[in-house]
Amino acid sequence: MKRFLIVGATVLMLAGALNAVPVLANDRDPTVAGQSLRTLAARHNLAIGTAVDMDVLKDTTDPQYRAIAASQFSTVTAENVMKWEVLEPTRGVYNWGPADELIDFARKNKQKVRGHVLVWQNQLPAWLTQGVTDGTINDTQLRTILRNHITAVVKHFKGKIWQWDVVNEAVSDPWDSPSSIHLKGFWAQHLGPGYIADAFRWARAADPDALLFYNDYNIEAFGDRGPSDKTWYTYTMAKQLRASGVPIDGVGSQGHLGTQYGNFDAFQALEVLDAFSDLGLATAFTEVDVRSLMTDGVRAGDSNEINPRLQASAENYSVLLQACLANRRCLSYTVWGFTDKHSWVPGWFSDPPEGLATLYDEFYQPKRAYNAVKADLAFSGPPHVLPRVTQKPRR
Ligand code: 9MR
Repeated sequence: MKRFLIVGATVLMLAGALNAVPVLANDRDPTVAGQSLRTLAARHNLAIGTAVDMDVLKDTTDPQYRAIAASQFSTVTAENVMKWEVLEPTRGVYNWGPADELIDFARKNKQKVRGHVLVWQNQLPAWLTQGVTDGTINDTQLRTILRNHITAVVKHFKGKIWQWDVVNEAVSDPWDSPSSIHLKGFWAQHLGPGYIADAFRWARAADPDALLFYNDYNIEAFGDRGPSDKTWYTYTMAKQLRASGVPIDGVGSQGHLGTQYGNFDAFQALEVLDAFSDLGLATAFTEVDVRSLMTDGVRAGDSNEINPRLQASAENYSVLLQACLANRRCLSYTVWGFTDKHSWVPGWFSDPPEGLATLYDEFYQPKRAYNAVKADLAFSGPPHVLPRVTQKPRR
């Protein structure tokens, strides 16, 4: 009788223990393939994001866009509605509506928001560029206008933005003239190089709690660290900003890639993230997409042409995500749109045509890249992938 009771109790205890940890053939959760990207990313305390096109988000005839944006992602970026030309189309008249709607969407779906963008040479309102051209706005006035813009925008969204892209795409490319990398564009021309430090200081004064980022493209891997190496130039610039006490908290690497290029591997991408985080900075991939040439064969539906491109695209998404997972200060991995139905790529690269850049096809079917990202999130962990280190805003 006693033995019977002991055996019975042991069976019950075992059953209890096994209940807590479900008995699985491979000690894995068999539902993993059906979980969302955001659920899987949360294991690493990593945010997974997308740029959001507000016109599409509001389009009731296209409900899948909204559903996927809400269910798969834990952070969102305004693709266009936080840019200066949208926020202040007429001098002194702010149009907060579309951006506020995105903030509202994010709040409802428990998503963080990346603010994009405070200082950039593109998508500036005509009143500003024309005023500078016709001389009604001089450089001293321009500096005040920039300061007021940053202050007004950051204050409006105070407490609602996790990371701000404070300065975007300030650094030239090797194909620019001169080919040695330099600060390019409207703001550097008119205000000199000091505008970058100023912008971070003004943003910090307006919101002490947002993380402040420098953001750029083609900085995913180091080159020869010479005068034409944009990644090296950007790293050196970030180092100098840190050394001068500028309140910069992170560097965003956009991650606009193409399968027709040589590209790089996860170790090369990680080397750059580690270099930035060794400066005490957070990192993020902020605009990932991997486009392909739309050859005649691709457009005709020839699988011999399509398959290698879809596979190469998936591989490149994976390279960036693996690097991000391995760098504990890489806080977020954001894709620049998630469906080929609504991607900036075909509109921008038309001669020759490019496309196929996102995680889902035009019919919202997940592509190989989607499952590559999912597998990276699911099948990674210690010792080389550890949870994120929280970044504190620098004063
Ligand atoms: O995706 C954006 C597209 O809808 C706009 O027409 C374009 C205008 O410049 O900007 C695109 O987003 C860019 C982002 O703001 C900064 N990095 C490059 C992105 C792709 O061009």
